[in-house]
Amino acid sequence: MSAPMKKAMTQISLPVISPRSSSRSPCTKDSQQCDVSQVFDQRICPSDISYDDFFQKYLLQNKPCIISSELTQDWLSRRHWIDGETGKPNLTFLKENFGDAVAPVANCGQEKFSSQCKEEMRMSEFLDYWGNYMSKGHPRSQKCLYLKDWHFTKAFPSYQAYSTPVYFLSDWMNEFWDSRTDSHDDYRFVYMGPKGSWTPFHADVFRSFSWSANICGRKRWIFLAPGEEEKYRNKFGNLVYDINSDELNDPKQYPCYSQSAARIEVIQEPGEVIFVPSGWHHQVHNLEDTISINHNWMNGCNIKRCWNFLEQELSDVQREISDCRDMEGWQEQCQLILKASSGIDYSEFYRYLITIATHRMDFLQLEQNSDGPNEKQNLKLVQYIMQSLI
Ligand SMILES: O=C(O)CCC(=O)C(=O)O
Ligand SMILES: [Fe+2]
Repeated sequence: MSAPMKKAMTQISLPVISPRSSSRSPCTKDSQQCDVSQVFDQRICPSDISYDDFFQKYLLQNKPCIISSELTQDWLSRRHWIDGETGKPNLTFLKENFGDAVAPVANCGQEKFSSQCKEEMRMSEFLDYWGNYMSKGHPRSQKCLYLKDWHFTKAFPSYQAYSTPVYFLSDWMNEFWDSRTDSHDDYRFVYMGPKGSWTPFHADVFRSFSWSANICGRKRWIFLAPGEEEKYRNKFGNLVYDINSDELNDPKQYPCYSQSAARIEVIQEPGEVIFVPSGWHHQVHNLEDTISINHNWMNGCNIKRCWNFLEQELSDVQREISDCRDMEGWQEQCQLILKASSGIDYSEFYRYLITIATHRMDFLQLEQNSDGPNEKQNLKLVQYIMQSLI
């Protein structure tokens, strides 16, 4: 999920914040050290990598990777959602089973606040559009629509379209949002888009991790290591919308772009799963008619990055409205703006941490008081949780 939840936006009036008109000098900020040539030099085969290895090599090091399609071969969605003969999306199955649902749909040709214009659409309507667009050969003259950020698991909880791969199971974000009674949100999504649909340049919500599995179709991913995105800001501090745009070559508009390093690009094939680390900006293009499933998540490996992001966001908000610092309720106002622009404020983040810690304390307490035959298994679980608490 690229942008934070927009709901709060409609409730309060916001000052316009230029994302990074900060005091930091964009051209000199170091990006995360990363040997570009080695990032996607191979596909990881799930049978060759244990959870512990994945934890050490990718989660802790915040390094992207692609896992081969064996990881998704048993998923129901890989059978039901694809036409076995053509490998194309099975629009008939999707319409019959999910046609009445409503999902957000972006217009890939229309920019709105550095994102794409989105509106809610009935699935059956979107699928009819998609079938028609496909059969005409994806004409440039017609709208290119992209169904994205659809909370599929929430909409169809009893349909087991997939199972979350073990590498991504330690997921505090969805654990917290699932446990809430005051919110019906989660960070589990389905994307469906024709050839040519795309997602603009961004980093993920709260600077969380994401994983994304191609059910069918292929995607081109363009990645920048954290910090490198600073070279893609215009003179006002705003990030470029489309990383392939010619306007980047105008030094008057993008003064730091000439200092940018090589991008990291990879093509994700059907069934493969990509891991997107925290704070890595990326842009994604569907090279074919594509369906994907993705989650945003957070755990002990990236919690500090996410917290630091929130701190930075708040300090940007405070600087932006510093002229009314003496006003009563200024701090509260800053938190309101933070919530609207980033999707979360300090008190919600605090509740999040307390909930996760409490779940672990309860679990450990329970372990202490039991000594049944599952002891060994339980100890392994405790070790797993302790590891994810680092
Ligand atoms: O597949 C896409 O279009 C975007 C996915 C994405 O940005 C993500 O998984 O973080
Ligand atoms: Fe993303």
